[in-house]
Amino acid sequence: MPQSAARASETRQWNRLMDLAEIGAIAGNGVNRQALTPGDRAARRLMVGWAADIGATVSIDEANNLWLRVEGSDASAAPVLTGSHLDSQPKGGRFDGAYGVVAGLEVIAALHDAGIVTRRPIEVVAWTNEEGSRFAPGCTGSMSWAGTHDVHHWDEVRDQEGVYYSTALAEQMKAESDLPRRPLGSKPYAYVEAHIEQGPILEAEALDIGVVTGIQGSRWFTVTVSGESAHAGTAPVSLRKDAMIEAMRAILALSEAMHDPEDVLRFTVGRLAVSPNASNSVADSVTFSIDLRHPDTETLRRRGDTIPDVVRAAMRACTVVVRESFHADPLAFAPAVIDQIEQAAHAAGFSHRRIASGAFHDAQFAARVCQAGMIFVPSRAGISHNPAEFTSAAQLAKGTEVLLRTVLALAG
Ligand code: HGY
Ligand code: MN
Ligand code: MN
Repeated sequence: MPQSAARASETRQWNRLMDLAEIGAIAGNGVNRQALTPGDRAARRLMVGWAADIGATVSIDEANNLWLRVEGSDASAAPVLTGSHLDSQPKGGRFDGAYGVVAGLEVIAALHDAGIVTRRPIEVVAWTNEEGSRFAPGCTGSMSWAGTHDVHHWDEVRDQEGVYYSTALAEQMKAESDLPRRPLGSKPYAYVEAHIEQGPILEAEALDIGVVTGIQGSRWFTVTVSGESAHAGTAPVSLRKDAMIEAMRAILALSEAMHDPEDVLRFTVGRLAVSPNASNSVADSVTFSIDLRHPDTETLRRRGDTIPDVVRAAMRACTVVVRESFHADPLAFAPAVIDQIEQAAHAAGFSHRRIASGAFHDAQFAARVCQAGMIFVPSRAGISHNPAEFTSAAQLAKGTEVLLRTVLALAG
């Protein structure tokens, strides 16, 4: 493990994170900076400016992923790639995603300051729409890049205002038409992403670093219950096709069907849209989301496959459509990268442990293209997807120091 002459700067990193946190800032120190919005574009512009300061070249691909690149001594060598995402949840925190992008930038800035040129080029990426909160599913930028789906696969997806993903994507590409384009898809030598844990383990065990072994599987579904709107005062209940009541029955039945005494299976209904959404009209349509997660491939398949039957059994007078919009199986990261990260944490003198990720990340799609791994830093009280999300400047700097050492080792 090379002793890095370069040093990540805790202050520069923290200040940049706080600059980003002002974009889309909401009460309680949170951010609402959803994918393909003016806030997303403003955050990306900050990155472009910081990249220019260290001579990194900037480009965007057809999926609107943002790439920063510094050349290596061997221009033909496959690059080492790091990064994360700049988009947030509607009531997100300042660190989910933004930390990994700024940490990647800090790595190339530290190398630039130390005058170090690695053999391999180094690239930092900000993936488009990791969260999937505005346009479901998440990871559409990294999936497009990895070739999991064609970039136009999600053209017809609409946000809650009815805006099409394809329209929002085209708008952002147009707004960034001054940035050079690069082809969609590449084959890095390795991918390493720094991210907050978004769980309580590292803090509870007073550890500095999480050496991430893999990511649990996720399945997303959209359920639309269709009935008939009617007058709340005159329509007899016995004659109603009440989409609200029957959607509630379905959600309760699912909650029971997805119960896991060991509390490993994660079932969440986070979104519910009602039409006509008037207090004195019976709902004619209710659409709700399902997010299902489990670390075992077979369990995730088996439990998820029961969803359509459970929903249909809950219907009385309404009809229902269940559509699966995302299915990422559990993933194990590359042992060589896991070892590299562990050695870097050890060499830096930081306490660490191996840990699995409950959250999904773009790394799970990068792992389909090259050897990949992740570095976690603690989250206060395990809180995330919440304005109260917090990790200290010192804790973030330790993660970035491990990222720097890992990238140096991989980049030669
Ligand atoms: O939902 C997730 O796991 C990620 O944080 N977007
Ligand atoms: Mn994230
Ligand atoms: Mn997230």
